[in-house]
Amino acid sequence: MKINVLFLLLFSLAAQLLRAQATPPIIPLPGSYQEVTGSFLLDSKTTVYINDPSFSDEALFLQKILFDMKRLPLSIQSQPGSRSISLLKENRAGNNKEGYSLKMSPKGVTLSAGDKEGIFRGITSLLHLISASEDNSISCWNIEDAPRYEWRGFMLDESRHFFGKEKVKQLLDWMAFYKLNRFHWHLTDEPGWRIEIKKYPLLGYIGGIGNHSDSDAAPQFYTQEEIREIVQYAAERKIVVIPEIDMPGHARAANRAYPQFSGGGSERYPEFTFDPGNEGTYQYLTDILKEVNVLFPSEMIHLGGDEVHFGNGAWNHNEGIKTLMAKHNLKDLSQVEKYFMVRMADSLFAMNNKILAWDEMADISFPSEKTLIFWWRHDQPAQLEKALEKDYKVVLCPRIPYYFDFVQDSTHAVGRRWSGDFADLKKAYSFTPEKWVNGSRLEQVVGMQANLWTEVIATTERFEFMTFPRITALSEAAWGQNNDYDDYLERLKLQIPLYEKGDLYFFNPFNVSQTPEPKR
Ligand code: TNX
Repeated sequence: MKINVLFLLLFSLAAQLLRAQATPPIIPLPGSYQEVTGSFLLDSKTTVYINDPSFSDEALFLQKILFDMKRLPLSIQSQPGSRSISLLKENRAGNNKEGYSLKMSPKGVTLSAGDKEGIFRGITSLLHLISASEDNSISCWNIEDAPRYEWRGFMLDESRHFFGKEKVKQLLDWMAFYKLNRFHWHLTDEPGWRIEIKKYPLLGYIGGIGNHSDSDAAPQFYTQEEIREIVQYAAERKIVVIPEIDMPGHARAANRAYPQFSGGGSERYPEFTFDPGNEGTYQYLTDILKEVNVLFPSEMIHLGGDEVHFGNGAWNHNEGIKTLMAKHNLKDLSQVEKYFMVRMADSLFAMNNKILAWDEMADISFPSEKTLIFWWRHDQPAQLEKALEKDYKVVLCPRIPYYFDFVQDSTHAVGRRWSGDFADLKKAYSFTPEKWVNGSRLEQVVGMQANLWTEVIATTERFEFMTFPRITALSEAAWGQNNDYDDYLERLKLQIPLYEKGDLYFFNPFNVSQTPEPKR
């Protein structure tokens, strides 16, 4: 008996040790992996070899980042050297462009993929291994990897508070490090309009005035040139940028600049909507979307469509809307809203763009192959169901656990809660679509996304505090290997020194007193 207990104890200890050794220090955890004895030495003799010129951008990226990290100026060669990092183009089974395989030994590193996306994702795995080692000898692993979900997104609201180009680039760097690949940019809302539109310059100069904390703050918006720079920066990291131009609600900033297209609002939400009863509104917004489309090669634009009822009361007294309702036999304001969205969606389709929208828009019938619905109201699973029944593809970003403006710890004071509930690390890690979507519909789930709404995020400290480390939990869940929270925490510990080095004001779940919650 005693021997049995001892045996069990030893066995479980051994199992723990084995497990501790058996996962590579990489977030998100790769699909399959195997530790290889020995280590690969990174030094000034290491070269980067590519067998196909189409991988030269990725080789340059690796070269630049290794120089930044290690001050090693590796050369790129078209012949393999004695200790090369080889980036090889190779046909792979399946059509997952982001899949790759990494094979390491003390003699060399071989990263192969069929596409640039896969090579890039593999490079980030290698960077995790490199940053986990104190010196330049890198532990060796063989890895086969591909994401479960093609949409691994992060949304940033820059209307409520504007953070600017450098902050966005830093976010894109971290997103790339964690293999996130969609940057959803919420550029317009009530406090500020943040994107230059050449045909309507007042959108920036007047619509850009103010933010959620200070309605008189000097105008802040991105010029088209800055937008192009960021889109390019993201593309180098294999991240697609999707702009959101919210309509017909959340339009106050635009309405300050061009009041002739305002549909009014409510007492609590003044000038909240665009005016669907004014024919000119459709042309105005279509012209805006045309400029937006030229800036973003994503072939999709998010049109918002959320919370219109907050401020469409004035539509009841609008002569243009009354005429519209009579002409098109629209019975109530929700039909007016639908009419408006269908016309705006048509403008997008004419530009060969898809329409992306919040889950309120699942009430409307669009062509399903051109529509992507973002399910955010975690208390309304029926709305997700409705979207699925209409055959729409969906992105899951339920408030809990993926609204990163929600607090992440019971002790936190600033930030949202939902009847006391909030979005801690464990919930963000453990999220699985299976909980909400039944089997036959699962393939309509393109992925997951976290949304950083910024009403109560006014400083970069809070921005960082709310984002890190929850962004890693999102990454694990969306990559699809999120079934061992304890193991994830072990790997997360290795990220803490990187945040310290990167000067981030992160929330440290292992030492909560390290960074007290910022006040704003
Ligand atoms: C709901 S999500 C909103 C946002 C707010 C957010 C705050 C959505 C489509 N609308 O306008 O910023 O809640 O958590």
